[in-house]
Amino acid sequence: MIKRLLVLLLLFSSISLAQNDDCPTCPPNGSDNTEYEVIKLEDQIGYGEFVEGEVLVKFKDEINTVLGKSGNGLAVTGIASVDALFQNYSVAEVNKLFPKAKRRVDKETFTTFNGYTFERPSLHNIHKLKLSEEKQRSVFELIDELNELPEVEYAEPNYIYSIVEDEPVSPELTEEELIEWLDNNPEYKPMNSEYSSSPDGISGINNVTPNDPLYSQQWGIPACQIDAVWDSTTGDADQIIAILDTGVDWLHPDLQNKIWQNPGEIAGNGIDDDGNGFVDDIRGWDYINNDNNPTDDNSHGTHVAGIAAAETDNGIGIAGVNWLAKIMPIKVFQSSGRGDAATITEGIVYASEHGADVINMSFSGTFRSATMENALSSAYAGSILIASAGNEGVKIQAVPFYPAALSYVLGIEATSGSGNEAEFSNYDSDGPVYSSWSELFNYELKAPGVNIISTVPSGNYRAYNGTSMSAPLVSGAFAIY
Ligand SMILES: [Ca+2]
Ligand SMILES: [Ca+2]
Ligand SMILES: [Ca+2]
Ligand SMILES: [Ca+2]
Repeated sequence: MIKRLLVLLLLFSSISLAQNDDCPTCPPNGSDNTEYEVIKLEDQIGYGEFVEGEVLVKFKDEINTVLGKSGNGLAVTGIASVDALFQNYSVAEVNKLFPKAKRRVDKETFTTFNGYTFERPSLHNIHKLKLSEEKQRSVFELIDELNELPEVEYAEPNYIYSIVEDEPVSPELTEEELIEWLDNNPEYKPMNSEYSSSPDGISGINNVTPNDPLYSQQWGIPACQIDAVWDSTTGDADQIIAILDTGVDWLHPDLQNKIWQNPGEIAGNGIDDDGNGFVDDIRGWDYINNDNNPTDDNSHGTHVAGIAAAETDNGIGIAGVNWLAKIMPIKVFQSSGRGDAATITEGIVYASEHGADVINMSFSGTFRSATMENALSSAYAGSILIASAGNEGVKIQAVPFYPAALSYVLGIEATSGSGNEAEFSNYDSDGPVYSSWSELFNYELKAPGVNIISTVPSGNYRAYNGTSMSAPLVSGAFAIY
């Protein structure tokens, strides 16, 4: 029990709060927002990039729909006012995004870790519409008309999000080549020895040094005193970290023994054994190609996964923050790094329904999707939600980036070797608790995100800079606890 408490203490003292002292006029943390300080959101919400010809609409929970086709082949819902719009806008397809989601019976409110209370949404009655080709450009007119109907809770575009674009530091290299490259490029060669020290004031805790050859250059681990936490615990094999990203190279030698296996599914029999709607999903799902092979055709997801939970103390490559937790690969971004809100939302629901303890989201965007937020706030009941703040160097008071800014998502900023905010990192200049936004948008934590070495496909390794790298360090650490 005492060890557990020490672990908690260490984690919270070492991964620093997103506090910033450069705002002397800001109210102290924990003060209440006043009406005067509340910035209205409406002006900030614009029309971003979206999937052409697609609309997401949620009908109110009590509304019943009967989906089908009309005589002229257009989609119908059984709601007269909606079907009239479908005719006008030539809606060719309508599908329920979550056919198994139940309607909300009793109102349930929940309070986030910084005190924001709201009603837990249901995923019932969320539909994806596709307009016929000739009407593809009418998305916003249809959305405006749908939002006027009493049966509609909301209608929105299917916004596009991107993985956080991070800056590569080294080429993609084998373990031996990367060691040589770092020797030849000492300005990028962080040394753990500069950060490793026994935690102050706590006796009986030792720093653990695993035998992975690149560990001596994973400065972020000792900088967060995670090597001291390892003295008490190296994680738990029952814990699952879902990586919502471009996929994960699950055959990488430093990852292959760490991949989650779906206990209810039998491999390769062509049957959906656990009845979850996905055939042979033994190791997660690829929502881009709609198959059971969520491998990585970009390299972002593999890098992120390795930071959180690469195999540690196995004599090869890097150490993961979490020695035992399993990686659940969920591919919701294309090789280009782009993904849409509906697809990402399906991935969030998969992670949540299959027991992810932590959902890592190294992506961000400036547009809000009610569909994605409904799924995230539902997932918050059972999963810790962690997201990168993004690499634009912009403060949250000017432009919040989602999902990191949401009050039930831990938004992670990046620090450099000096322990200061990385120049590129988006930041929260009035600290992790106080927010000038009525919905209490905050970035909550900071973690190392410069010269971070991790796994990339084909058994290789690479160093990157970015808040994408900071988030999985926190994901691995939270799963340890
Ligand atoms: Ca299945
Ligand atoms: Ca390793
Ligand atoms: Ca947040
Ligand atoms: Ca704040």
